[in-house]
Amino acid sequence: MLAKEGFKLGLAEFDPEIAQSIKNETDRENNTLEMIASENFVSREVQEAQGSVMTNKYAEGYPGKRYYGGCEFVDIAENLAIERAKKIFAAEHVNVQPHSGSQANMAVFHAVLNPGDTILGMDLSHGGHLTHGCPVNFSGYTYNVVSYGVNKDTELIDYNEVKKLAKENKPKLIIVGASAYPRIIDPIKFREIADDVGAKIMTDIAHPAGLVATGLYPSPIPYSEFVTSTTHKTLRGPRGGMILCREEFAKEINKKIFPGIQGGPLMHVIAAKAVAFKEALSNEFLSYQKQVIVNARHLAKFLIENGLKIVSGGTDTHLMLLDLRPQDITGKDAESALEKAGITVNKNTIPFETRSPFVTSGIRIGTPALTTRGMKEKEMEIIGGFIIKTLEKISDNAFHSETRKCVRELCDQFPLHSELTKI
Ligand code: DSN
Repeated sequence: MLAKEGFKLGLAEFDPEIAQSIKNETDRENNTLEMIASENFVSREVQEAQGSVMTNKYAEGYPGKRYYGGCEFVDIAENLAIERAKKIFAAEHVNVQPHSGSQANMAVFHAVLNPGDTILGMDLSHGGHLTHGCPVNFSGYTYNVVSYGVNKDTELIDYNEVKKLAKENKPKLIIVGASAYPRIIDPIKFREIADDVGAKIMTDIAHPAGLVATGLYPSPIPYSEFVTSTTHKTLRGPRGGMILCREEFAKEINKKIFPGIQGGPLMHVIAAKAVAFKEALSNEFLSYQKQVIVNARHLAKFLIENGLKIVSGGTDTHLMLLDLRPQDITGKDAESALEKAGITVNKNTIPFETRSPFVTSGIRIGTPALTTRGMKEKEMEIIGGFIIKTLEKISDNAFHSETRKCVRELCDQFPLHSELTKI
């Protein structure tokens, strides 16, 4: 009955506390600069699909083979999502049901590995991801993890070290991909290493998926047995995951997602994934992704010219990592000061980190969300100036309040939720 009352009254009247928290989040998104590299703003159409009645439907199984009746329309949505993703990435098989990137990775692990098997993945503090073998994650405590990292001088992946580790440890699965590595990862070099030791490859493109979709980043599809991704970062879809793989693994991957680790798929999210994939096939999406990279490079150059140290000396992608050791500022303090100034980033470990993950010596920043707002090189310089001054006056709260007003003025020129249209 309550839910029915809720429908009648509308959210603001039925649950004013939640309505207010949503309004506040809308205002926060509108009035601050979102520079978390893994975040983005979806289109109204994606949001509309995600907020649709498909949230009501149970559809355990796959299109045409469900364990519930009444799935004819959700089947259409899932089939469209699959077909579009196949087209975008030239993939033989796609599973769009993973609720998240972590679950996509877990399903691949379950398809390939037994507990105790050896995996080789990138160290979290060098840019890897929790699910690539971090000790506190299932990937770390279920499997025997060997980690590779970046070279201390170049701060680039050391392919010779990866090769050496692979030869010494004979991993069953090599995990390629990262969440805080700003450079292109060479899929061919990893394939050669894997072939040398008879390993399979899972490439996690959660971060560069939008760049891969538009050909601006080398596709790992021809060189990996499995490719996993989230759909909400550069790809600018709803929060969720997916797995792309060769046809020979299709059955096993589907089985590991359902019934292996998930029950009913989130059909409203899958419908929204389909909409996002339709957007990703457009020319506007290509222009958007190009601008994401142009903005990131421009910002990195500006920050370097103004005395900041960027890990590996720049970026090829949508993100960069600031090493704040020369300024003797922790990532925690930088994140906090920037937040006061209206700029949202996350503290991040840097390669060969000596501080705890709660403190860190760096921050990670990205351009996907700002680019969705329509910001370009000119704005990157303005924002770069805000970042530099905020870090210079790290403890000056009055200064941060003044910066916040300037941030607000800039945001007003790029209104978000009122203006955000299809692309
Ligand atoms: N994917 C992460 C990030 O890059 O923020 C968190 O899992």
